[in-house]
Amino acid sequence: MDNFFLGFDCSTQNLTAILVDDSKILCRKSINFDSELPKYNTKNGIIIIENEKIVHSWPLMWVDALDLILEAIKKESINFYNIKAISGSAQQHGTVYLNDNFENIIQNLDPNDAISKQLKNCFTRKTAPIWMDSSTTEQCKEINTALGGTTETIRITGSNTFERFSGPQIRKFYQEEPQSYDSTSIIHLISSFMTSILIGKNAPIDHCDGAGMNLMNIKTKKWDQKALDATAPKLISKLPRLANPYDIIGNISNYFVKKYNFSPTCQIIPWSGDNPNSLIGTGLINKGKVCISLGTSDTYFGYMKSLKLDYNGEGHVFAAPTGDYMSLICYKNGSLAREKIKDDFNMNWEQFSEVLTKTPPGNNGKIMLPFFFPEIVPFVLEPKVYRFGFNEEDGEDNIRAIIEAQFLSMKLHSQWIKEKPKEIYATGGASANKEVLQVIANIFNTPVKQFEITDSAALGAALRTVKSYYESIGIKCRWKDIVNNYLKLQKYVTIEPEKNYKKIYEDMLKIYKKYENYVVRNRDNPEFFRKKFIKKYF
Ligand code: XUL
Repeated sequence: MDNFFLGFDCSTQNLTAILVDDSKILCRKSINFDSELPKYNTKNGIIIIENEKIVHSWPLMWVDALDLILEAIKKESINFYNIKAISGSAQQHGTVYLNDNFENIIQNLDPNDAISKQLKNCFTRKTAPIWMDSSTTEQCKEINTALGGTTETIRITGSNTFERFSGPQIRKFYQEEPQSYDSTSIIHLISSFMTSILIGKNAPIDHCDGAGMNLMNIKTKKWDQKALDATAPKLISKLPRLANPYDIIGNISNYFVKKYNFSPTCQIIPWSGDNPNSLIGTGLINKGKVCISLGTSDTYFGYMKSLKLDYNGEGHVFAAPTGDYMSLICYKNGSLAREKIKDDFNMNWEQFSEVLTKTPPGNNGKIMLPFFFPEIVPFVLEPKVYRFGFNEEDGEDNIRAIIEAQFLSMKLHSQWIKEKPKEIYATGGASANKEVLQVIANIFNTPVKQFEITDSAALGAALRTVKSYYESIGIKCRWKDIVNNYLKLQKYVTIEPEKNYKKIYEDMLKIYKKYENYVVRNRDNPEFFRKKFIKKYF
């Protein structure tokens, strides 16, 4: 009998599923929240409440998408009974607030009715704040102070407090809606919420996603009492337990067995965050390579054998699915910012790419700071787009400027990771765009690998289940063999850096840094240096 393994990715805009067998990808499906679940009225999968700082989404929409995607896979005549194990990936940090009906309801779901309908009365907060939310600055300060300042906060939790992290979000809910907080019996991450639905009981939070909460001790991988106390009262009683990302936590619930003909022995492995899953999905299981993920968020991450923290406080250290660690920086102005520029000039992606091929690296000294939304690195709360040497009207200037800005910033703010990568793996939707990847290769002066499959988070989730399943039946498997086995079949191209642009981007990075200091930290206007740069190169 065939062995199949299923990995999901509940990202900001879509739910994607990848089904693999022992060596290859069998099927890929995706449900777009905006277009396929219009009743939730989301734009890019999100709802903006009051202003761009408060960004939420609908847990019930994710659950509806789960039923839709399983129906779509079923139509491909896939025998669900062959699926040995399931895991998943979710946008990180978002929190789901549930009352004490939840567990009883998911234990006894009726296969003849939609899950979302049965869950209707389980929420103490109808919507879930997600990673794009920037509304908890006060709570970040309070938690940071209670933990003894920035260095201590980073030492304990692996990151400084960040607006989107779950701890500050939970504190805000407790402060603003104390009664609803009191009636909350469990607070899930999006990953553990989705795992709970599949397993039919409250599922644990895995160490990788747990690290993005400001609540887990990054060394011991246990809930940290000091951090819990700094966040909200009685929090320990409202959090699921923590688990290894490779634990088998039980079997799929009866609902899925009856409705889709899954085997009752199909194993469930905890869902994790999208970035940790992508670490596996791109094969980053040793040092020397990094990944740039171009999704709704842009992230830069790499594998870390031992714990090395960023005491400047811009980066994060999360646990990795291998049991080790990973470094990460994250940008809110990723795909949506690129899309905004594309749409402002009524272009499609081909036209956008064409502009990148015909405009000069260095953009004739035109520089943008693209804070269309609040930004994480550098920390910017009030969205505003700054343009130096050009204006809003010129499409070509704006297109090259936003792409150069995004990756100059990434180069600048990833320097704490210290290691110069020998190769960059690109993933996420926008990694299909070769011209964008050429700019990355040039700015980092490093080869960039572009893969045929851009869904590394869903693939990573599927590969995690392969390891857990085979080890559960006594077959030892190494990460190396698993990732190589699947990735060797994937087509890729390598985009080499163009050596003649090395110097120009080194100089431009210095100027970009000065502009960031000027705008964000009120330092001197660096116009003089920009003019000198123009004189030297153009
Ligand atoms: C990572 C982060 C984002 C989300 C989006 O820290 O906030 O990458 O996981 O999917």
